[in-house]
Amino acid sequence: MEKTFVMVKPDGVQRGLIGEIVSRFEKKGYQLVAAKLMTVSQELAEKHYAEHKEKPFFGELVDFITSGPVFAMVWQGQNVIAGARQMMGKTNPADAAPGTIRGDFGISVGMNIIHGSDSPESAEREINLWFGEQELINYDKTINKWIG
Ligand code: DAT
Ligand code: MG
Repeated sequence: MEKTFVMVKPDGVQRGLIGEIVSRFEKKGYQLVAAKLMTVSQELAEKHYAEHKEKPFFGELVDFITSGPVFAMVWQGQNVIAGARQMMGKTNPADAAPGTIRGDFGISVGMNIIHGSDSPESAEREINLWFGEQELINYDKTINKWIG
């Protein structure tokens, strides 16, 4: 079953949005596979955002993501990578549709509440970067036969 990496960023944690975000993913029918509240080291932040290394906002991005605790998660479900991106909304909250997480709660492109992997390759890379294999919990839910 497809898995993706999702993270409530420091602004989302500070604003008390962990529960709201977890709730939206649960209600959608996705299954939580792993979760942890953690601070992010400079090294992890730079690895996570490696694709943006040359961008002018890279320093700001790394400073932001290391500025306070984040809530890192792995979610599983049919088409969850694209589905999570749809639930998040566009990168800039100003362009994100109402009903999406960034559209409903985001303020600026720098502080846009949530991260989600953008492709199967990113999902695999990011899950392995943020979680050890033993942290991914495999369990059956009887609901799976209704949503699988
Ligand atoms: P996404 O988080 O939607 O995958 P991205 O991968 O293009 O977007 O960028 C990663 C993060 O970098 C994004 O969530 C917020 C920040 N960012 C992107 N573009 C930016 C910009 N023009 N100025 C400042 N921060 C930016
Ligand atoms: Mg991205």
